[in-house]
Amino acid sequence: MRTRAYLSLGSNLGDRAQNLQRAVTELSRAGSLGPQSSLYETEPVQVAAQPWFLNCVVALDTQLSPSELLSTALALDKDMGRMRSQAKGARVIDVDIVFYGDLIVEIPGLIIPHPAMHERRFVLEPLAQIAPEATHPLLHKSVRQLLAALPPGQVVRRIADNEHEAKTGSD
Ligand code: PH2
Ligand code: MG
Repeated sequence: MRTRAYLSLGSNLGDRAQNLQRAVTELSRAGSLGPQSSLYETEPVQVAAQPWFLNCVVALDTQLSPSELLSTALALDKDMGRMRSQAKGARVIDVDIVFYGDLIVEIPGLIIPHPAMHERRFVLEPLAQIAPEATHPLLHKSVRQLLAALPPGQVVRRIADNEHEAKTGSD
């Protein structure tokens, strides 16, 4: 049985766009990719003294269980060399499971829906771009509603889909 999961990806070290792209490519081996959001330049939250992130959200239709999917995400983080161990700090890549179908999971090391997703503009804006009607199985609100309810703050800027290519293309 395939389940649609939504994954939040973030990078704030090195070539951020390339890191996100590589992570998406690796994730495609764990199922079949669905829609992918644009990239968003985002202000760091929680640990403010670190570089700005690029974030995106991608849908993955997968036969992996939630804990297998978590293992895949952690292996990817490790392979791509998460350099610093500061919690919530700078990293080459971070992959979080936002939703796994409408399943509610609470096991050691893994909580789904991601417990902070509804407070994070860097998750909700890209998610609303590709799945505005996806419903939070505990809060019973759509992503669109969660985004509308978010207090102002947390700068998030959508990067036009051709902006990155335009920049790197001109060398
Ligand atoms: N990830 C965090 C903490 N803070 N801020 C932004 N803007 N983007 C992130 O991906 C992010 C963060 C912990 O994983
Ligand atoms: Mg994270």
